[in-house]
Amino acid sequence: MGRLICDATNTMGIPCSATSDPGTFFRELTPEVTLIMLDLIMPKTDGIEILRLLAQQGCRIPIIFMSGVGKRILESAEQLAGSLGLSVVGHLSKPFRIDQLEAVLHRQIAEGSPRSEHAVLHIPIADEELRNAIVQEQFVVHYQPQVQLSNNRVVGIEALVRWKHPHRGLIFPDLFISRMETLGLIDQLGWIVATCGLKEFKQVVTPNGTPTVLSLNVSIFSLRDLQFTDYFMALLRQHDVSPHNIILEITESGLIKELSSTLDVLTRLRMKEVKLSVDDFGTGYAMMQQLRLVPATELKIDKSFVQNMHTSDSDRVMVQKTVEIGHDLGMNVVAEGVETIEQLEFLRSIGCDVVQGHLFSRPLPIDQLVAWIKRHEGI
Ligand code: G
Ligand code: G
Ligand code: MN
Repeated sequence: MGRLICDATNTMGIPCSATSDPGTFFRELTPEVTLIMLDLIMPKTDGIEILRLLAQQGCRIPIIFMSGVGKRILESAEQLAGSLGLSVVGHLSKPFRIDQLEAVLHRQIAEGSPRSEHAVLHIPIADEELRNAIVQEQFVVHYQPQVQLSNNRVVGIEALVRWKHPHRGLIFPDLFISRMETLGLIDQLGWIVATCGLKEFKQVVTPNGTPTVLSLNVSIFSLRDLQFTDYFMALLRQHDVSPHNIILEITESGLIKELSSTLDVLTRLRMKEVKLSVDDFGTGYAMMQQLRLVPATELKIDKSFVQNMHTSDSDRVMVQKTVEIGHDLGMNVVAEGVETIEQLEFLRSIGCDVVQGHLFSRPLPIDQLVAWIKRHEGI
């Protein structure tokens, strides 16, 4: 198969190399590569695993699937690739003829070079760049407001990190958080974001000094360190911020995987009165049993459910039940990714407490957020 493709591309004047070995594949994936043709079923690995690894590298190279698998599987694979941020531009069902292959390649060449804003990420991010980013603290923090549904007041802001890369521009966390976790850099990133967040948080003023809460996303890996609570409390003291004003967000999937190794740290944080939120709720499949054990004060419904509420009955039920479960367990329920008035009104009708999303504001740099809050609160 590989030979056949290489022969065809070579006659078109396009250099090509083929391999069924994942190691060789990633070694040969240089910045010059403009197209990946991926067989979903290979002897040493499967295409799905390759997709995950490509996504971890922030790959933006167009991908064409080749496979003999059925349409449903192909669609699932395309959906998975999309959700991983990869770009699948077509597929060839095996067996295919040379002229079909040529047609696909011609179309790809005709569509030309990638859009310029993506060009920089064509080159995979190297480990060294990530290490450098930490040493040189190449990060900025943006903040998204959270609004209480009962009175339309801003009750919190979520800190969301962005990497200000010296050459590639602003890079979003989906492209580097899991890499930072794998490389053991996530604790350091967490402290950089927390320090910046606590410093900038002081600029947020609300009328009558109503308390606003700062939500920080914390990797579950950082909570396996038994000293996390002490370090975190010391940082709060240093910045003169009360634990009552802090929520640590931990993803549901992380909590389920690591509950036994982090339960003591989670409990100690609660004893110090730091609030805890279960982030991306609904994507990690926690059982009631497990949820009962997590000493959280807040449930954050994942945006995928919120955004499909009006087209999918099951997603609407999921949102409604999450609000019920959260309240039954004594938690505050937050909906993220709210983009329309329709979504807002439905959430209000089922008693959701707090909303966050583009309907109010995108994540903003601190000075713009402060101005937004002033406008919103009429001060
Ligand atoms: O805006 P958005 O693309 O920023 O964020 C994407 C995801 O990245 C969020 O779901 C969030 O969980 C994660 N994230 C954002 N900032 C941080 C951070 O400071 N630390 C960790 N661990 N995750 C973050
Ligand atoms: O940590 P977490 O997954 O909860 O982070 C929230 C993520 O959701 C961030 O990536 C943020 O930029 C994104 N986000 C916030 N509001 C909206 C919205 O209204 N629509 C969409 N599509 N994304 C949003
Ligand atoms: Mn979050």
